[in-house]
Amino acid sequence: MRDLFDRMNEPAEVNVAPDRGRGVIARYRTFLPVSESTPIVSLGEGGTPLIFSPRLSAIVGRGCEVYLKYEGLNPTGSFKDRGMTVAVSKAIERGAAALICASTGNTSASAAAYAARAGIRCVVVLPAGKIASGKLVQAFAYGAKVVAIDGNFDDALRIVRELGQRDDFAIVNSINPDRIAGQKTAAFEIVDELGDAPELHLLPLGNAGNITAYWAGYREYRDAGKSRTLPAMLGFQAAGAAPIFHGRVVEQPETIASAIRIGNPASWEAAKEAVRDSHGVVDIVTDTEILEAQYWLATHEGVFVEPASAAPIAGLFKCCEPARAPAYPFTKIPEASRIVCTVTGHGLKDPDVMADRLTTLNAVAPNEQEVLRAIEES
Ligand code: AN7
Repeated sequence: MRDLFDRMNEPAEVNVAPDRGRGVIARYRTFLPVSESTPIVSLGEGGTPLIFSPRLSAIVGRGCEVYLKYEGLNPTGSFKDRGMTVAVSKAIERGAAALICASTGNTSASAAAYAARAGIRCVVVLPAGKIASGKLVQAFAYGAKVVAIDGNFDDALRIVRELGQRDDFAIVNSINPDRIAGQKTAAFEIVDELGDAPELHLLPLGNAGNITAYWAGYREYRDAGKSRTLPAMLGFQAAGAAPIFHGRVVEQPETIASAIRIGNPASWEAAKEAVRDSHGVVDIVTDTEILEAQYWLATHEGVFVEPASAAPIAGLFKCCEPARAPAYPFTKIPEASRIVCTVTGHGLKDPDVMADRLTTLNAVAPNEQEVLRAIEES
């Protein structure tokens, strides 16, 4: 007993950056638009694992290393929390009484949580019937006012822009530059961990805020002398919601990956710049490829992500077959490349895509023989 007590009182061995776990503002303060007078609203976001993927590395071959930046492990289960801590802290500093956002689900979950944390109201405007159930549950759980519209995300964002003209609401969509600033921190973390930028960075493209944020983060970190190189940015849209790929607004975007069901992205121009300046590419993946990649990643690497987050994995598979991907700036992935795929949201956000597996689960008689028979059947 005495022994245990002594050990409990020994100073803990600190082998991680002391600011870890206190959120991205504490860790990267000097790179963010905050001052001494900014009240920090944080849920300990960021510091997500960069998981080495041995099987993806083997598939890519040529001495390449593939890593997954698992953003599903943020406090509300997506990368949005990195931007939300900055956007909400700044909104509070400016005296906002309420937050408002349009969302395909993750922004609203994050906004609702950080509003609750800050003690202010939150209104979320969502396309009716198009939000994954886990995300909708979150908006209600954190006490947001949920307004469903008979329209899509692009309609919702248009309405939120209009409402944001009033003084009452602070918009926390990624058209708010504080959101982009916060999301840059994911690029900082990757460089801090790898010692330099990766050669390739793959991620899903929806409203295109995240690719804009990563590219800004990589450049800023290089300019600060924290890295020497910049990655090529590869963004993946769903085939049925691919305005940037096609170069025109998609009026009725459709995809199983509801997070990126967006036909008129707000950061369209910035995304094009990021891709052009980084010598990257925008490409598309089909819903079938997305779902196959999602299932493959969960069953082969133990990383369960939502459908939108599987788009870059489907994209990486495509990169390995240059014949299927004529648009790429390289015919083969350069040897010994370090490749990072951001997997943006947790798989539990969207249980509906696995619904058929749940309903086809038939009960067997409660005895050893029947259970053994069921095991052999599968
Ligand atoms: C899991 O929540 O737009 O290209 O309203 O939830 O920065 O928009 C979500 C987007 C990728 C696309 N992966 O990122 C919203 C919303 C997931 C997402 C994206 C989203 P951006």
